[in-house]
Amino acid sequence: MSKDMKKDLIFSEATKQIETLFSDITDEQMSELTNELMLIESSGTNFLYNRSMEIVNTVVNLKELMMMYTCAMKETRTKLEILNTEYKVAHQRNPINSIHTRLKRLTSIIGKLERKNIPFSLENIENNIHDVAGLRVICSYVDDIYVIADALKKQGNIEIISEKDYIAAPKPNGYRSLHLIVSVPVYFTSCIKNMKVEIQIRTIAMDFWATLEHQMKYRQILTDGEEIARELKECAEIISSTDSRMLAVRKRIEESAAEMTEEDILFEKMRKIDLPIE
Ligand code: 0O2
Repeated sequence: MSKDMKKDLIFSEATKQIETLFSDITDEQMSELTNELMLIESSGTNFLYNRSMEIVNTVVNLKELMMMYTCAMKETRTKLEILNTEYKVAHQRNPINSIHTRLKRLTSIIGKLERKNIPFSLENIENNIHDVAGLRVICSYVDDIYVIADALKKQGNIEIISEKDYIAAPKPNGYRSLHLIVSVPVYFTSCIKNMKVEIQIRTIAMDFWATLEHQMKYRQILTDGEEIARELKECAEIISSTDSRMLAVRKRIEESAAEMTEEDILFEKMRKIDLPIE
C-alpha cells in the first residue's frame, strides 16, 4: 500500500473515530470541535496528518483501557455472584436481587475530568476517574448491603480504596446507597493489572428512588424543580422507614422459626440437598 493511501486511511479512521466516540456530543461541544478542526486545517496538511495519527493512537489505547475496565467489571461481578450463591445455599435466600454493570461513556469521562480541571489523558483517567467501571448491586434488605460489603472487604485480593456510607449519612437530597471504590487484580496474558471499580450497593427501594431522582437531574428545565425535590426528599424518608420495617418483619419471621427442634433443623438441612445451585 502506498504511503499516500496509508495517510488517507489514517485520516479517515481518525474522522470516523471522532464521529463514533462523540455520537452523543452536545451542540456546544460540536462547535468547539469544529473551531479546533478549522485551526488545524489552516496550519497545513502535515499537521492534520500528525493529529490524525495521534487521534488513532489514543483511540486504540483508549479501547484497550476500556477492555481492561470491562474485564475488571466481569471479575468483580463473579466475586459478587459467588457470594450470592454461597449465601443462598447456607440461608436459603439471596442477599443480592440483581447486579447491573456499566462502562462510563467517554463524554461523561471527559465532563468529569473537566469539572475536576484535569486535562484529558489515559493516565489521568486511570488516576482520577474511579467510576469508569461501575457495578450496582441491588439487595432486598438493608442488612444484606453490609453482609455483601463486609464479605468483599475480607477478600485478600481486593483492596478497598474508599468507602462512602450514604445510608448511615444520607445526602441532603435523600440519596441513600453504600459506595465502595475497590481495586481488583485482573489477569491478562502478559500482565496482571489492578483496576479500579466503583460498587454501589443499595436496596430495591433505594434504587427505585435514585433512578427517578437521576432522571430529574438530567431534565434541566423543570418549572417546579424545588417542589419535586421536596417531594422526592419526603419519598426518600418514607422509603427508608419502609426498608427498616421490612427488615424488622423479616427478622421476626426468622426469630419465630428459631424455636425448631433438632429434627426440624435436620429436615431444613435436608431440603437444601435438592436446591438447584445457580
Ligand atoms: P453517573 O451518571 O451515575 O455516572 P467521585 O467519583 O468520588 O469523584 P462523587 O460524585 O463525589 O465523585 O462520588 P459519589 O458521591 O460517590 O457519587 C458517585 C455516583 O453515585 C454518581 O456518579 C451517581 O451514580 C451516584 N450518586 C451520587 N449522588 C447521587 C444522588 O444524589 N442521586 C443519584 N441519583 N445518584 C447519585 P456520577 O458520575 O455523578 O453519575
